[in-house]
Amino acid sequence: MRLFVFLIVLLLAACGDPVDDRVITPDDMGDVDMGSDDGINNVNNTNNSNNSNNSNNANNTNNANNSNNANNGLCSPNNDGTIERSEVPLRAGLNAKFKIALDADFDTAGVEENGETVWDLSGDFAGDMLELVELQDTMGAWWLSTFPNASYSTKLSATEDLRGVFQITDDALLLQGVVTPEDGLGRTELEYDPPVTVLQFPLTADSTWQTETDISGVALGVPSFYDEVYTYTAAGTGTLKTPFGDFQVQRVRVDLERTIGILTTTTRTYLFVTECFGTVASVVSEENEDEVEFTTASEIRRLAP
Ligand SMILES: [Ca+2]
Repeated sequence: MRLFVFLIVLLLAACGDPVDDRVITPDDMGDVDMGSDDGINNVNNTNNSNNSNNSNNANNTNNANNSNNANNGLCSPNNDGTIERSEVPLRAGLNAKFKIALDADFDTAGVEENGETVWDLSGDFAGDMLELVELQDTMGAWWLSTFPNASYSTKLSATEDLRGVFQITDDALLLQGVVTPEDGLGRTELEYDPPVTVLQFPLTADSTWQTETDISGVALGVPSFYDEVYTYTAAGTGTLKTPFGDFQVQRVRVDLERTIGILTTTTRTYLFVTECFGTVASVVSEENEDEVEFTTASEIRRLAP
């Protein structure tokens, strides 16, 4: 029984802003426009008045400790090995494009180049799809009474319509549930108790966290109850190449164990997380993958222009 594909561990990069359509180029790693109306990042906003129009901050060596840039709507990557909550744009309205391939060969171990690990997802895979991923406002959503604290919802998979319902907190991103876009007899409305901590901040080279959750509700109209255990482990740093550009990333491995009745299925996912762009790629294993580093992916997704 496969309720839906295993992509709920994906968080998305959100580098576009539908308000002003500003385009960001990671190659020069300039400031990322996170939106001047962003209430999430408006804490500790004290010392950034000189940054508001400075698009060259990335090349300014004095910015190493300037974590306040996000507060005025701009994010400057400082590549200090720690990804702070304020360095990841998360709010309804953001969107990004991803190239997505299914059933593709890729060695998650990457290659060693000049003493660092390089993962190259810049090329084409057979059957690549280009998908716009959006963090949608919860306003008017039919499921809002079930998830009153939700911050946004977003489509979970290229192959199904299901949406993940997420909550943004001061130090984490939580998956609260999974729903269909429309209400009705054939709806899906699954609640996670407790919500899954999908990203925990600050994210460092030693980060590890786990969520054991009971899931209940209806899946395509059928009452459903099952358990999932998500184990997140920091899994190295390096350079990730995408069609959009190259990123300095922290990799996170997600081991998902799903138990329905007496049947347990495991899936492994690698997330590639970077300052200012969030999760810029993910590689999902096939079911019950034995190897920690695997070579056949059920889905590969990476940021694309
Ligand atoms: Ca940082």
